[in-house]
Amino acid sequence: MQGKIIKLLYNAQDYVSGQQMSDSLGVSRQAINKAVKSLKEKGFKIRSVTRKGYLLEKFPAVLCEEAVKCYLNTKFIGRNLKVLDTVDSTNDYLKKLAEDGAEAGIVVLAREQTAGKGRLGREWVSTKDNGIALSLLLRPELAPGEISSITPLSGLAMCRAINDFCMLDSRIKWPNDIIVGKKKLVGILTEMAAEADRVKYTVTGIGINVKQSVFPDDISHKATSIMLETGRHIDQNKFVAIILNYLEQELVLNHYSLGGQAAADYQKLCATIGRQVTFSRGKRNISGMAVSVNNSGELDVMLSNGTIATVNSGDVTVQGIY
Ligand code: BT5
Repeated sequence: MQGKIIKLLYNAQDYVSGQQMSDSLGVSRQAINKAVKSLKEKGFKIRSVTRKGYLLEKFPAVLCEEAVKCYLNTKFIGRNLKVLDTVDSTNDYLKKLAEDGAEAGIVVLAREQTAGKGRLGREWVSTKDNGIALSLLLRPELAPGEISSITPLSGLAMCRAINDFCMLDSRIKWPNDIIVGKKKLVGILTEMAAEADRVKYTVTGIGINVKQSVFPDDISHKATSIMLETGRHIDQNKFVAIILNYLEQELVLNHYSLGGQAAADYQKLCATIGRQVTFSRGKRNISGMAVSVNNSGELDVMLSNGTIATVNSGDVTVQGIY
């Protein structure tokens, strides 16, 4: 009901009387009063004036379910959405929900993670209200070998959301970082549970630096935030809704596959292509020129002898970035 009240007030852009609200929502005036009180506690600024009713003046500055939903245009991603104050890792939390049968499209957000994860057991730093930690559950009808496009398509969606909403020129550092200039703004981690020939679910976790003005010493040379890049505060709830809109567009409309226009757009936004890269094969480090990303999301690297090596995982060092 709180979500419906916010939507009503948001769409009206004017005072709405308690009677009008109780009529259109089919609940008592007392129930409306109570819900408005809870919404105020969540950070919505709602003015109440006798004989005029309620006016929505401001959305909360922090992540809030009702606020995100107010801006959301998706069909299924984020329709079921949960905002946690604090959690160890949104990916781990969502994987538990997935094991209990949660439906595809559910999104978990957290204002703070105490054990945010990167790839290969690395840490993702996310302090309270400074960033957005978001995890999305999908149940694509794919074989385990076919999910490799989910991270690149999510990266494409993130770039579009950031460039549109924050007016930045963000790029993708293959395979899972979004960078601005030479610094990392976003990290993506896709995890999967599968049987031999069928994916049970995937959880894609996205960590976005929003408000940080300083980072811990060990990452300060390579991390940046929207605040540092633009000098502005953004409406985090609106931003999340835009991200979810783009995620649905890129993942669902492209059938979880990096082909056609999505592949072409990815190449254009990929900062790794055209640069000298180094990757590991067994115990050897190999260098070459990154030339393209193929339809499975793998990086094609031209070696000095003219042959192409296909790199599908592990770490790639890109000259000139970090
Ligand atoms: C990633 O791993 O970049 C994936 C990060 C995914 C985080 C999201 S948050 C929501 C969801 N829940 C989780 O628990 N995780 C996901 P990787 O490519 O391995 O990069 C990790 C490295 O990035 C670290 O070793 C640091 O060097 C650096 N790093 C850590 N925190 C950072 C931050 N806030 N900003 C920029 N760089 C950071």
